[in-house]
Order: sequence, then C-alpha cells, then structure tokens
Amino acid sequence: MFRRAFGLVPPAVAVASTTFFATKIDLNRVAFAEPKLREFSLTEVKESKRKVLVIYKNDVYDITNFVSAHPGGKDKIMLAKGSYIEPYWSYYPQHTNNKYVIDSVLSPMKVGTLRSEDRDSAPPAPNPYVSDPVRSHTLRIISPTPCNAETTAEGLESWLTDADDFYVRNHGPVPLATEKDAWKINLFSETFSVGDVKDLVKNGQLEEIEITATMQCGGNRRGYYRKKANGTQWGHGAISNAKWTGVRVKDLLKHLKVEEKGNWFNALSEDGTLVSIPRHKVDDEEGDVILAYKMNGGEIPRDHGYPVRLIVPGYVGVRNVKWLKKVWFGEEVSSMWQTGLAYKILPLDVDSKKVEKVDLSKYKGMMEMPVTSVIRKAVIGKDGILRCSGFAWSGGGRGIHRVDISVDGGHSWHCGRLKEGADQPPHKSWSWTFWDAEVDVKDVNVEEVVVKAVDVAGNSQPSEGKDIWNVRGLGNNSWHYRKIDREDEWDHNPFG
Ligand SMILES: Nc1nc2c(c(=O)[nH]1)N[C@H]1C(S)=C(S)[C@@H](COP(=O)(O)O)O[C@H]1N2
Ligand SMILES: [Mo]
Repeated sequence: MFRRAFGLVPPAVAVASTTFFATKIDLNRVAFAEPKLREFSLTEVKESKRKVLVIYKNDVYDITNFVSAHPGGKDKIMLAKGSYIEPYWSYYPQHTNNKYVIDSVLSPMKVGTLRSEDRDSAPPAPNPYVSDPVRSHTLRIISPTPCNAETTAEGLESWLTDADDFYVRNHGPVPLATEKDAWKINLFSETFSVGDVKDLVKNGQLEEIEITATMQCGGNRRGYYRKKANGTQWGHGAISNAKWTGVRVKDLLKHLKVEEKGNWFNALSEDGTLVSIPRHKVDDEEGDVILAYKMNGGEIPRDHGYPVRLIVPGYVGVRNVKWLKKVWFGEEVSSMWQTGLAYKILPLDVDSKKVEKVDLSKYKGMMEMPVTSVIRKAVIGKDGILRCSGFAWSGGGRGIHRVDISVDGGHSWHCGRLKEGADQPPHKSWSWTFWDAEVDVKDVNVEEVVVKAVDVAGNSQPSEGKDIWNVRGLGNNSWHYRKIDREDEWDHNPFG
C-alpha cells in the first residue's frame, strides 16, 4: 500500500547501503554552495528552477553540486527535488542515523531555514517497511529495517535449511510482487513473465533443474574480527543451504538465441541491487547459474526473492540477486556498488582513514568464497569423550577434503568424519559438508576446541582473523573456536 503510494521512491535509494557509506564520498570534488543562510518559503523551495533545493528538518539545503556525486545515482536524489528528503531516507534508515551523512555531506550544503509559517509541514514519512513479511522467531534479528537476520544454532543443525530458518540479508524493503506469475523480467532485451518461463518448462522447451547450494554472505563472521569492521556484526549464521528449482541461464541463452557480447553478466533487481558476474560462470556447462522460482520445493518466500531470483552457486551471497527484473551482458562491471568498496577485500593496512585514498580499481570484487568451517556443538560426555559437530564449506564448488579438530589450540590435530554432503562431486560441491568428531579427553583439561577445514584444492583456513582483516570485514574464514559444554553440568540444570 505504502509502496504503491510512494511508487516512485525506489528501492535504489535503499541500495545506498552500508557499502555505500563505507565508501566515503570524495567531498573535495563537490563544490559546496557558499552557505548564505536565509529564510525560504515552501513554494520557493518547490519551484526553484536554477537550484536543486531540498528540505530536511525545516532546514533548506542546496544540493545542486552534489547531485552527480550521489552514490545512489542522480535519478534517485532528484526525486527529492523541491521537497522533503525524510520520506526517501526512510527507505534506508541508515541515512537518517548516519553522522557522516548528516554532518559531513548534508550540513555544508545548508542555505537556510523554512519561514516560520511553513515549518513542520512535512507529510508524515511513510514506513516503507510496513509491508515486510513477518519473520520466523527462529531467526536472530540483527537489524529489522532493512532486515538482517541470521540462522541460529537450531537452524544450522539441519543439512537443508528450512526456508523459515534461512538467513535474511536485505538492503531495503521487500518488494510486494503482487503480480505473482505475471511478474515481468527482461531477459537479454526480451520481456517475459515468470509464468512464460514456467510455460517453456511445461512445454518441454526448457529443462527444469534443481540445485542444492549453500549461500553465505560475504560478511558472515564479521563480528568475530577483534578489530571491528563496519557493517552488520554477523556471527556465523549468515549461511544456509537450500534446494532451488528453475532454469539454467545457459539454456535460456540458447533458447533465445542470444547474441549479446560482453564478458560480464549483469542482473538487476526490483530493489535496485545490481551485480555483475564473469560471463564464464554463466557459460560453463557446470556453472549451474539458474533463474530460480522455487525454494525447497515450494514458492520462494518474499524475503528470499519471490517470485524469481538468480542463483549463482559457489559465489558470495550478494551475487544471488532476489526479485530479479533484468539480465543482460556488458563489457564492463556495470554496478557502481561493485566497482566501489563493496565486496572488495582490501589489504590489511587499509583502515577506514586510508581507504579514501585507495585506488579501488586495482582490486577485484569478491566472487567465489574461501573455505570455512564452524563448530556447532562441543560436549564432553561423562565417559570423558569430547563429541563435536559442525559444517564446512568452500566457494567455487570445491568439495571438503578434510576437517581437523584440535583441543590444544592447534598444536596437534584430530581428523573429523565427513557426513552429509561429503558425497557431492568434488568440483561441484555447492552445498556444505557436515562433520563430526570424537576426541578422548579423559586425561586432559580442555575448555575449548578449534576447527579448520581443507578443501579439495588444498586450501585451508588462516589461524587468526588478524591475518585477513579488511576494512569491510569480509571473508572471515579464520579457525573457529568454541567453548566446550560438559554433560555432567547439564545434569544439574533444573530445567533438564
Ligand atoms: N535484490 C536483492 N538481492 C540480494 C540482496 C538484496 O538486498 N537485494 N542481498 C544480497 C546479499 S548481500 C545476500 S548475502 C543474499 C542473501 O539472501 P537471503 O536473504 O535469501 O539469505 O542476497 C543477495 N541478493
Ligand atoms: Mo551479503
């Protein structure tokens, strides 16, 4: 309802996300207006032709010279021309609460105040999140608007994650998608509905395939870095595994006789999220890039991309575009979020101060993810045996070769047993592998256990986060430590 009423306020305002504020705007390149403060009437602000004026909290700002520097794009910021910016900012509350945005970006552009009779005339800001779906209580909500919620210990126990337990990472409000099967997607310049794609499958013109894949946010385990990195402070639950049903992009290309050139495959969402992935991933017979319209055999829940999303198995979470609207090929990475700081792992010495001087074009955006592992449970039984279990996963479809457990901080290692997921093809292990291990600890005093995994390419994990820290807090795959529980302590628990 609200979304329709404010149909012009686009989601891409929302995409102006954490990633964008992490990329500081080069304010030296923006010539600010000389701040000559005076009073403005509302009509004057509305009708100003020469200058782009906006209102924020009864103050008037001349943003004329900032428009082209707006990280969310010129079109988006121009929607607020002559009016209040609050409704637009409500799409992404981090604007409103961001000291940098208010003090460093907005304040220098202040040119005056609304005259007294026009003050406090702002329309009530809509809450663009009112139509967000209700989330399962089994998720750990880190931020509600936009929703960032991680899968909890219980959810991580199941090899196939229930759609309800699957972590949620949204950059803005969830599109309503009331069109259902009539939802339009532009596929290489031709317009299709989701229903049309399903019909191609029904008529046998396109093969329907199922891919079971683990998805992990690039920021999973960011909160484990000792040195704090900006962004959602994820624990280890921004990872889940689901079965996706749909059609291969590769098959679509053939069916549509697409002749588009370009080394980058681009995907755009209803919420403005735009990503580029290397073309070879799509062309690869075994790349398994699909347009998915089912999750775990049912409709994709709204939080996870209803009615259609891109699945790029083995790649960092963000490339799996939800609420898909358009795909095409291009010669360049088309997304400014991707050419910028977002999803780039910068050198260790680049902190939030130095980052402004870094030539970002020198660094590539994250695609495949590094091998990682997590201990879900570690309990010493009354028999003196430590039993622990968890998961391990590597990007690029690289299967898990081995999991190692240590009870002496990594001086010596015990080999774990690979369980569900261990039988995936080694070059196409899109899903995680579960493991467990038993270690006799009768004669040792242990409080903590640590795990590392090795993938089929022989890659393993760094022992400490400090050796891989990066300003965006991405790709934390350092050894995972866990405190050990004791069974006999549980006996004394009055709750059983
Ligand atoms: N359209 C759109 N696609 C998106 C996002 C988004 O905010 N909008 N978030 C991305 C990120 S950062 C991740 S980690 C995954 C999360 O998918 P999930 O919410 O289904 O777990 O979706 C990706 N695709
Ligand atoms: Mo993510």
